[in-house]
Amino acid sequence: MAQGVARKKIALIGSGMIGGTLAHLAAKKEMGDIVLFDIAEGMPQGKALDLSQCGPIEGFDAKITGSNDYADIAGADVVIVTAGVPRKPGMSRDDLLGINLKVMKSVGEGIKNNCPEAFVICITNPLDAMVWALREFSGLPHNKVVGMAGVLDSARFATFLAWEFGVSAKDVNAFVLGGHGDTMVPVLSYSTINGIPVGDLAKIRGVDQARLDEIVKRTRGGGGEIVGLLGNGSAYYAPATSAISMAEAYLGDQKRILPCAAYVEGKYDVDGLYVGVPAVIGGNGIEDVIEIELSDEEKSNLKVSVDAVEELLEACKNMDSSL
Ligand code: TXD
Repeated sequence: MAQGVARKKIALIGSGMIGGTLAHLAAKKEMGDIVLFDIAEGMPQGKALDLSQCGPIEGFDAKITGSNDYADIAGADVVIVTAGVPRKPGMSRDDLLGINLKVMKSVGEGIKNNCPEAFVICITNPLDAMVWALREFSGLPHNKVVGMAGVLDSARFATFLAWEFGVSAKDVNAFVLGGHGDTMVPVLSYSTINGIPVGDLAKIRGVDQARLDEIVKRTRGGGGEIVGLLGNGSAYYAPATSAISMAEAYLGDQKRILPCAAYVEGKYDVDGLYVGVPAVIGGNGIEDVIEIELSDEEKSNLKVSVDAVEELLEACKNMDSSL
C-alpha cells in the first residue's frame, strides 16, 4: 500500500512528573504519536495506557506507548528530555550535576543511535550545563538542541507582574535572559503589558522600583519556592507547558521568538556556550539568536550568569573526560 501521511512522533525521555504532563499536553493538542521512555520498568507503559484512556473523553487521536528500549524512539521528530533527578528542599540545581550528567550521556547515545534528525529540547537540571552536555554526547547540530528554561522563567515573571498590576496574564510579555538559576536576568526594559512598557505602567500605577525588584527576586527564586512548598520534587505543570510551546514552534515552523538556552556564537560577548537568549524557533530548529540592546546593568548581570554557566561546564569536563 502507498505510504500515507504519517503523524509526527514525539519521544519523551523521562516519564516522571514533567514527562507525564508533557505526554498529556501533546496528546490533547494532537501534536503526534507519543513514546514515553524511562528506565523505570512498567511506569512509562502504565502512564501511556492511562493517558490513552483519556482519548475517548477528551477527543484526541494519538498513539501513546511506553518503553524502556531506546529502539522505540526511532525516527522521532521531537525529543523532550526530563530524565534525571529533580531537586529536594535545600538542594540547588547545581547539586544535581554529577548524577544528571551521567544520565545525559546515556540519553545522548540513545538519541544519536535512534533519531539523529530530531529537534531536542532539554529540561533536565542544571539546565544550562545539561543541554550543553546532551548536545556533546548526542553529536547533533547545535541548532537542533535547545534548553527549556527561559520560557518558564519568563512565564513566572509575567505571572507575578500580572498579579501586581491586576491585569490579565494574557497581556503580559515578560523577558528573562541568562542562566536558569539565581543568576537569571529578568529584563524589565523589554517587558510589556499589551505594549505598555512595565516601567511606564508602574509609574501610572504607583508601583516603585523596590517593588519591581522584589518581583524580579521572586522570579529568580521561582523554582525553589515551589520545591520548598511541594517538599518532594519540583515544578512540572509550567515546565511541561513551556517545553510544549517550543515543540509546537518547531513542528509548526512558527518562527516564534522565545527565550531559550540556545547555542550562542559571537553574540552577547559569548562564543560557544548555551545561554538563555531570545531565539527564533522554526522548522530548522534554532534559526536565529537575536542580540538585543542591554543596559550596562543588564549586561553585567548577564555576564554573571554566563560565568556561572562556564563554571558548571568546567565541572562537567572534570567529571567526564570525553566532554
Ligand atoms: O526549567 C527547567 N528546565 C526545570 C527543570 C524545571 C523544573 C524541573 N527541572 C528538572 O527536570 C528537574 O530538576 C529534573 O532534573 C528534571 C525532571 O523533573 P521531574 O519532576 O520530571 O523528575 P521525575 O518526576 O523524578 O522524573 C524524572 C524521570 C524519572 O521517572 C526517572 O526514572 C527517569 O527520569 N530517569 C531516567 N530516564 C531515562 N534514562 C535515565 N538514565 C534516567 N534516570 C532517571
